[in-house]
Amino acid sequence: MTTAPINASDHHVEVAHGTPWKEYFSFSTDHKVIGIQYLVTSFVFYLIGGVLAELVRTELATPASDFVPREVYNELFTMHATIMIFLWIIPSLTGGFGNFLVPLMIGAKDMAFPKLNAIAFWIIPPTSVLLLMSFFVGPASAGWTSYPPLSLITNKAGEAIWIAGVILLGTSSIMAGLNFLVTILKMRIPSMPMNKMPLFCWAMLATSALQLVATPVLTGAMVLLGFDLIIGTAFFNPTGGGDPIVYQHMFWFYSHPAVYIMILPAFGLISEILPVHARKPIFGYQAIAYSSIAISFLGLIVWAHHMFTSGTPDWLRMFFMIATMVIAVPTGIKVFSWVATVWGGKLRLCSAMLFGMAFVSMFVVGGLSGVMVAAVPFDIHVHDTYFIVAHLHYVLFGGSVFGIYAGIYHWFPKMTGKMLNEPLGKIHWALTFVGFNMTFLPMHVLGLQGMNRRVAEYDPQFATINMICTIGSYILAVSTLPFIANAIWSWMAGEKASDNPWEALTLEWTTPSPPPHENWDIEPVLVVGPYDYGMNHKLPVNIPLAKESEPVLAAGPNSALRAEGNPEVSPSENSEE
Ligand code: HEM
Ligand SMILES: [Cu+2]
Repeated sequence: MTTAPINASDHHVEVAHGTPWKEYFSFSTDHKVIGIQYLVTSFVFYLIGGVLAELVRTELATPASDFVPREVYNELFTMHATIMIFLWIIPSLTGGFGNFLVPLMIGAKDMAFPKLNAIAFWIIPPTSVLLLMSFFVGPASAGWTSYPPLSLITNKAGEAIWIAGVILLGTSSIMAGLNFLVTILKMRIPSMPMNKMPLFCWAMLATSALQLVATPVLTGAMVLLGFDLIIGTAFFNPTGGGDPIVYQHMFWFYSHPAVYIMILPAFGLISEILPVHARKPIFGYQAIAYSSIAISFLGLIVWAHHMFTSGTPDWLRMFFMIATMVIAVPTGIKVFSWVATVWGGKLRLCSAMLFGMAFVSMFVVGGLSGVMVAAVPFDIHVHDTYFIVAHLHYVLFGGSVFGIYAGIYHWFPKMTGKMLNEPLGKIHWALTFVGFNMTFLPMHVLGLQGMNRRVAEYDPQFATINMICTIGSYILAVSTLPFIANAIWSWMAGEKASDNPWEALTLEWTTPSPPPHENWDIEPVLVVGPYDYGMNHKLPVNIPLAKESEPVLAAGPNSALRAEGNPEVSPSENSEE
């Protein structure tokens, strides 16, 4: 691209070939290439983690431990959780969507530190190979929480590799967080003050702060645990006088915020997707933006709600209970704002929107069971039961994974220049929705009835419900097939996407699909807030600044009450010239 983008048909000539595929296997410093590298790599790990989940569920299909030996069962759920958290959700949401979208949304050519960005990504592939290789020596089997003293006496080689892996992945995450923080604060175009920034960028700001503050504590815990394991110190090892509870404090000081590292970016994606497909301004822009910041602050002071049964004194349990429940306030503000955004809109029920709305409803289930387990007496009752497993999957799968899928359907045209196939997308959505609820909803009942988590064998009274969960999980596994077929086929031979197939207002849609290197030839100028749908202007309105034209600063992003007219621009109308 050397000329100014005058009209859309020019772009299509320019980008006909997109990014050469070899670029994706190289040490590229282009934020868009790195974003897609993250997304594809992490999705591969989703599949691997998914296979492990299916092995776990197959074992649990029947009460007796007959499919895999009990020790292997422990390894399977430990590695399942580790892979899902550290190699799928966190890298795809922060590294994948964060990298691809943040610079485009703020009008920057790239991230603040492009090389650091590439390094952060390239730490992941070798580390994940290392983690997978631990299957040859017996992988970690003490759960993804790796509590001592159990983690010090089982599968030592696998545990050592696990510790090294977590330290490396944490380092990558810290680098990424630093980069996003500086990028968002320093690289915005001059016409974009903080309060006109897309909400995804606010979410990434809050997430990055958490990555910077919390992750080093995990690293510290891992280093000390590694010393205990390898050279026999006794920081946490009670046989040498160490205190395992200190480990739990350090671990959860990271791992509770980690759930917000996994959910805040998904919140951000949803805040972008709902207004576009409801053709309405977002409701409560500032409330959504500031609640992200509030959640990340509160997220740092509630870690001990994971330790209600660890001998925590009553007065302290009280504090952590109340502080945890307070998080429901900013979270509720977001949920109500999303509902109000969709309310009365002209909904375009495309796959992205369906996943987006499923996200909101499923996350509410996880959020409500979250408030329940925040209550000390209830938590004592359901501690270490399947109620917890149900809760965490509603948040992580119903929340993060649905958010990721919504994001992929929404931004695939921008990333690849091709549209995804809608009928396949809807099949994918329906199967995922049914499979997910069939797998995890009954687990609440199992938990209330007292079925323990992390057991390969259980009382036959739980057999029926477990069989239902297992069948549900197979549906869930099958549900990924139409998606994989769709993504590969559409990327290679799908319908060509226009620059702005959804008639969206954020800046990334003002550049060609896929965007050229450095995103724009000339700096774009903000002429309209990111969510001013239905106002009297022609789409798209954020134009790149041509030399002669004057920058015009227009409406604010929260002009909800002016949402009238023009809500029904059909997505195909300007898609092919
Ligand atoms: C195909 C979908 C999935 C199925 C069938 C599944 C199933 C399971 C099962 C049966 C367990 C063992 C629970 C236990 O005995 O403690 C488990 C644990 C876990 N899963 Fe999943 N899972 C799925 C997807 C995910 C996803 C997408 C995540 C995202 C982060 C995730 C995160 C976890 C975590 C963190 C644990 C550890 C729970 C613990 O510490 O006990 N899972 N999963
Ligand atoms: Cu927590």
